[in-house]
Amino acid sequence: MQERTLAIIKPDSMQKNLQGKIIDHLLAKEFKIIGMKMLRLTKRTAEEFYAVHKGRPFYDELVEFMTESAVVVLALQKKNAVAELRKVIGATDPAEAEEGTIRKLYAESKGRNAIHASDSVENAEVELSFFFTEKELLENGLMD
Ligand code: 3AN
Repeated sequence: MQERTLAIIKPDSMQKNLQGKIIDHLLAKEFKIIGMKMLRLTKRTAEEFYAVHKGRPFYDELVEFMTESAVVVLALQKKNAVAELRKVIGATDPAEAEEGTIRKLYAESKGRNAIHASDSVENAEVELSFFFTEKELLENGLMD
């Protein structure tokens, strides 16, 4: 089934000018870009986005990191997009990520790990609506 999911190209990738390579990687894996924005998260927005992690030891560090510089937010569509994107980005810790995954290729550490991806179909819809209105999302990507 066609699904939608959200990816965020994180500040570490942006600081290393990897945004193009990461977008290219996603397109090569046949994700359709149905929405794309570059923005700088405020502390408040980052806290809200990561509210589920509040109270975890890395929360403050995570919020701080996500506000370091701009990010690129991508709305992606593909068959089984949520699981497929998780596969393409690899494990949270780059040391454990499979060869060829985005995190294996580009991430520095568990915290500075290049890219975010929604972890369930339900969360994907919540996270998409965090950054995009329905009107801003294309029906079926740029290619159709
Ligand atoms: P994922 O991003 O793979 O879904 P989660 O949901 O476990 O991973 O964690 C959310 C984010 O919190 C991660 N992307 C990462 O940036 C950060 N994070 C997770 N664990 C740690 C940790 N031990 N130290 C620093 N940051 C962490």
